[in-house]
Amino acid sequence: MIPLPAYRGAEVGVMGLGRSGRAAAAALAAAGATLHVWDDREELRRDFGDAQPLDPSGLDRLVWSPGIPHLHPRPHPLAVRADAARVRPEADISLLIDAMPDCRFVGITGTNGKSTVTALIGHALDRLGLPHAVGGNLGPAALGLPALGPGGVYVLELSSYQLALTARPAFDVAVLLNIAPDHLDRHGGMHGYAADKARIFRNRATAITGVSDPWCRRLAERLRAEGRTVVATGDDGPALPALPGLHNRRNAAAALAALGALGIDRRDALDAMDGFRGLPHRMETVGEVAGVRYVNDSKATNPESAAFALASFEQVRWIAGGQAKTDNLDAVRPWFGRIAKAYLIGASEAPFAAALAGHAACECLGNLDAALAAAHRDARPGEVVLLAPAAASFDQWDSFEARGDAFREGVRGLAGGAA
Ligand code: UMA
Ligand code: ADP
Repeated sequence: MIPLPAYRGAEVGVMGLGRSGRAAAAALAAAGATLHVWDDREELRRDFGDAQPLDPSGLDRLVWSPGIPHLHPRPHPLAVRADAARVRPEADISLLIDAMPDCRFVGITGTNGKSTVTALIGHALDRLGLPHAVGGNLGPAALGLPALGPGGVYVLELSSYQLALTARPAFDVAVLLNIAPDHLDRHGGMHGYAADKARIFRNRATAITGVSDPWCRRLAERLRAEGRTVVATGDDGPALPALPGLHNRRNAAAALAALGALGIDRRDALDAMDGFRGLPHRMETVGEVAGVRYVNDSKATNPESAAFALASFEQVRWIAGGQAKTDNLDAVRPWFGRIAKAYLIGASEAPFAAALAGHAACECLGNLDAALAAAHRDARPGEVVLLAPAAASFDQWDSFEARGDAFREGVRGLAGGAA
């Protein structure tokens, strides 16, 4: 847990008692802060005794959970009261950065690839034996991370929500991977979303950015025009066995640049990145049955990420659908030719079927079990059965992890389907 001695006796609000809020409350309580906590769910408040509705006036700081809207689509009523009281809602990331001035911070953001790049950098630092901790949007919440000594490196995956709520995003190494439409309701549209992502470069440190989309390219140009040092990363990162596909070459290029910005020699960084095994639910091979490979990319929750998954294989039995973020599959269109057949599930069946009509064979199966059974029935040796839904899981599952786990279990259950 992060020590927060500066908050001894301070009046601190914690809004939201999920993973980030609980870690914040624990660290603040240990520091001797006077805590004022709230969560709209009564059962979560119970652990904190007699929690009273949070009054922001008089608070020294207000720690705000990233998932709670503070501006868009409508500010939570407490955010309105905080604004009136001139108290700024802040992500736990702000407190971590302030608390550890002798450490270095690597921030990683982007629409897709954040977790992969964060974990890859963490893996490399591990191999290099450098004191570090990995967390943020991925893994432990910021204030639940271990305290590192001087020179320690915090590697933080940052969501657009967290960046919007970080008052002083003072990253020593800042990585932006890509920008594509996502979470737009929370940012008042695409411009707001891109602006919140760009906050990662507020510090004047080297800006590492992918340039595969117009949003990132424009941002890189603007930063250069401001005299900033920009490292534009491309498609030429090292190929790592566990990370197939062009997108992962980009991810590896970004990780390599970040390690370079930390002062690590290129050769050492490449050696240290080697052996990374990837993360579950991201292009994860979960089995091979009768010459057919089964790949779990449940984390492909938007068309942009699903497109990269499809592009990684020649003949794909594509399981897709769920709670769609867009009705169209425009980002996937260049890869329609790779689809032997699409097996559609969930709430987006109809719009996805309409988008594929005339381009690729497809069948509406309703749920994942039925889709997997049908894909298994049809697949020929050499083909890939790919779960890359291009949609969120929430219409049928609690999380993309639950959806990917169900796929993995389903594959295990297929005849001879030992993973
Ligand atoms: N709540 C209210 N009122 C509301 C809305 C929510 O009181 O109007 C309460 C809920 O009852 C709940 C709490 O707020 O108890 C939830 O807060 P939260 O949604 O911020 O979730 P945490 O559990 O604190 O998890 C957050 C991140 N969640 C989100 O940003 C939605 C986690 O990212 C992160 O791992 C965690 O902090 C630790 O840092 C998850 C995520 O889905 C993985 N991120 C999004 C993404 O990757 O797309 C951005
Ligand atoms: P994030 O944490 O940003 O959601 P992940 O590393 O968890 O990113 O990957 C999410 C999904 O996006 C996976 O389906 C993965 O295959 C795909 N993906 C990973 N890196 C990229 C990238 N650079 N560009 C596009 N898609 C990617």
